Amino acid sequence: MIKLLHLSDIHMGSGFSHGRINPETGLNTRLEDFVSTLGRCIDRAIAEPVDLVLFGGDAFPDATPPPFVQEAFASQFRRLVDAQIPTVLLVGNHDQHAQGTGGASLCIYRTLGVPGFIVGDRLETHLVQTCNGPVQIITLPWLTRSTLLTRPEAEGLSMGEVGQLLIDRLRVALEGEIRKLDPEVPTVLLAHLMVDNARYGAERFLAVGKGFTVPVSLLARPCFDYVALGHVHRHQVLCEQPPVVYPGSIERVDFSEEKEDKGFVLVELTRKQTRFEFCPLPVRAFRTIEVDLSEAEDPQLTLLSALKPAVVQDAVVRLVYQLRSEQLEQIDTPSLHQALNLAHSYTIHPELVSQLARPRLPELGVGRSIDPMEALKTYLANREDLRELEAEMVEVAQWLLLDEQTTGFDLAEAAAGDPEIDSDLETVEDQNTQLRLL
Ligand SMILES: [Mn+2]
Repeated sequence: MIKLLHLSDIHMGSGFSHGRINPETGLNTRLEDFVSTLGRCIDRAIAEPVDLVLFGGDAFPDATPPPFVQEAFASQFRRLVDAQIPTVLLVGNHDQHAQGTGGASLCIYRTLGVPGFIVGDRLETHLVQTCNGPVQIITLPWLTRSTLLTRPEAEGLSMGEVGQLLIDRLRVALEGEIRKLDPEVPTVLLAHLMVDNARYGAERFLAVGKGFTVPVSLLARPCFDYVALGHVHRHQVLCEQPPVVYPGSIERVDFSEEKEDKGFVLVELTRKQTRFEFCPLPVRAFRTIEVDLSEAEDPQLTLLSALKPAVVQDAVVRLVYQLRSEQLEQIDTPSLHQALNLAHSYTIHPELVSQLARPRLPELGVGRSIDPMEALKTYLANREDLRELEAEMVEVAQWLLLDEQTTGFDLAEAAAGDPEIDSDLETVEDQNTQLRLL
């Protein structure tokens, strides 16, 4: 039996806006959180001790992290070198650099010849000798379309056809590795990808065109004793036999992970009878506190009573409250700040509720579907102010609907085919902490 620790999606150096500067160290407190959480994973690997550590990719938010972040990451993994625990670092999408090949931020470990460290930046099989015998590890880093397909090959194909072609290419390439395997030796597939039956958040939309989704049947093969995945931040088990597992990220990267448990996976690897266990990590809480004050008699009191110390203490807090404009004066902002002072960090988002809350048009009814043209006409009939535009709007709407039916035009597909839009999506991803990609 070979014991291994599988962790993924460290994203060290992200989420600084949820932290503050620690005056004693000069470092962002969220970096300190990520370092101590990574430290707990490494502590466990050494305490067990495990025979092998597998990292599923996405070490940093991008391929060029600042030196102090690189160093914080390296100083934790360095402990595995000292403990003589072999380690495989897989290259995720965030580790890839637009220039050159492979993961610049991780390849340094190979360049330096760090003993026992393997960097998985291509599809390749590694035979690793551990204290409890050999293991075969197939590394499958994040693949983009351009890795598997040239532009002329994709020309004239629909997105669906391109997706199928990519899967076919990957299947052939993987088959080539599988044929080289020694069937007697325990085998792990370590891959950074999206699996089609995984539960995603916003990452699914944001990854449009950046990669492709792989059917679980391609991975859940009897030749593998464990499939160690990275990319999706929510921990999940996609298949039991063999285990196909996303450990998820080790720390909450943003509020979309508010309700997710964070942790790593301990695996007892054997041919055919692998066992594994998710080990939760005590990470910093993220809490959204949402209060509707629009009907409250005493909005200030209602708001303060929602900010209980037990909820706020040491958490990254996002306070959202709705109120009417005439209630604004009843809110004493300094006392809110005082109540939130216990939080690790916080933001306050007041939202004004319009007095003329849009009444639903009774003609449209509730819970029944309606033809878009019929809905538009009903809407226009209720809008005196748009009377002059009515005819034109109906005509344009008809054109739009016709266009959609005849060409099947779809924004997501259009974006998928356009590399510039890909990079725009990447920018959106970097800037918008609500919409996080793996
Ligand atoms: Mn990823």
